[in-house]
Amino acid sequence: MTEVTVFFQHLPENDKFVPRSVLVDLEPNVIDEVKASSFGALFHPNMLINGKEDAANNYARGHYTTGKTIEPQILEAMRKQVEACDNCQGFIFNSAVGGGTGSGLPRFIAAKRVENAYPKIPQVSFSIYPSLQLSTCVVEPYNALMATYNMVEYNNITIILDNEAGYDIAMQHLIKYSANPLQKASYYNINSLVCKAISSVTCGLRFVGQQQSTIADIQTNLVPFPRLHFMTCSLTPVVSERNKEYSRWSEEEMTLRAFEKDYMFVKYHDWDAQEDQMSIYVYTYLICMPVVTHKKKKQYCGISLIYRGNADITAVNAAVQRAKETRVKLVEWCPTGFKISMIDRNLAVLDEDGMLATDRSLTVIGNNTAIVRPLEQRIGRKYDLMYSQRAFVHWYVGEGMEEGEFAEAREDLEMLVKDYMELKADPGTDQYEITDDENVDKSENRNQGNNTTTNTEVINVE
Ligand SMILES: Nc1nc2c(ncn2[C@@H]2O[C@H](COP(=O)(O)OP(=O)(O)OP(=O)(O)O)[C@@H](O)[C@H]2O)c(=O)[nH]1
Ligand SMILES: [Mg+2]
Repeated sequence: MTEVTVFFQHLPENDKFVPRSVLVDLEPNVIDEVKASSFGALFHPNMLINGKEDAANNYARGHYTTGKTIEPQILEAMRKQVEACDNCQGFIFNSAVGGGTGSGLPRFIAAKRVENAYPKIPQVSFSIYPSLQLSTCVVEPYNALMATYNMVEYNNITIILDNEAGYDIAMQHLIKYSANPLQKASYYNINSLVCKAISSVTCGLRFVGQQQSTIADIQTNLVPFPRLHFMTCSLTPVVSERNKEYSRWSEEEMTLRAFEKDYMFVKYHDWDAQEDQMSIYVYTYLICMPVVTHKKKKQYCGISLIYRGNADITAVNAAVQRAKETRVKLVEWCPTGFKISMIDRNLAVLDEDGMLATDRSLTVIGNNTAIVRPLEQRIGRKYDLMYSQRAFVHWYVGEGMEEGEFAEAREDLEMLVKDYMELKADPGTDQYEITDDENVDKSENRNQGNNTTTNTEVINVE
């Protein structure tokens, strides 16, 4: 049985199902492509919105100037979608944060949502973070920093899908075994992997299973404090179609591999052999943030495991137990941080994905304290290099953004790093000391509270 009406609205007049989604871009090409594609007829024409020109890779254009030209249309479309729901469970935002539209536009939509209309409806973002291999513009660190600042404030859950990690997963597990192992992974390869992860995160809403999870469940289990909602996601198995000998992955293999960096959609660059050797297990490096603690395993403050297909509950429980013993260290104050969901319906795999359709699959979403390292290294530090010279800043100021916003966003990222580091400190120890100022900030942040609902429909804004 499927809950088709979660993501689709039934139109009784022509007995048609239309997606509860609003597709937006500032320039017409992308939306025109959707209209011309084989899926074009699926969408309600009023839910495909575009402007006349793009944001020219500039967050400030997406947020302050060009983006505003289509604001009324977007808000009207969202209002209609919400009104068409009996019980709106949440908003899902899909965007890439390296460009001007994807970084700037969601921010003012989210701000409007919170200020005005739907403050209690949670917002989940699947955010594509930029990579060097697939970089399309110089100012990606500025755009990604501003988008992250926005997401700390407005999102309830942010699932980071990093193009660099997606590229490596595709190269390592799919392209390497393909007919042409020398080719480079394309956006198609990355997108097909990312779609599978997104599909698994939302499958608890769409299919009935032994143990389902809704957006509210995920939020309750994974987000201990409102600001600390940046998730690392992984998918197993990812096996090439031409590599069939590995086609039957046991529940244990799937589970243990999902905690390896090779299957994560966030690229952790600073895997350090020396520190790994200090660790009990090779996989334990991720928690070894040097300033904070001497502990050897990574530290999670919440993990959600979504098994799909014919996974067996007894084998799953044994596999999770093994992962607890060997791969995962939860923060001290969160001893039971595993949420398990099991859905009978497996992932859909297309021929062109080059991926083997296996009997079962696993998607792990983890709130791992290590997430701040790639954010700091790949966005914070690159931002520092450019901003120290005030390079490209005039393009942003020229579009109505105050220069001070950059500094605020950078400070906020530093606060996020400290907040995450503080999670790792043992209660009652002085392993990580915070100043009085930080104390005030944190108690304020934590008092903002989490809005959870137990409703049913979901709106996609892409
Ligand atoms: N995974 C993935 N990333 C993409 C894809 N297209 C673009 N990107 C990434 O998204 C970022 C740029 O986003 P774009 O979508 O080109 O930019 P935009 O949001 O439309 O913004 P403007 O073009 O400035 O208006 C870069 O980091 C790209 O690497 C895609 O199909 N898949
Ligand atoms: Mg664009």
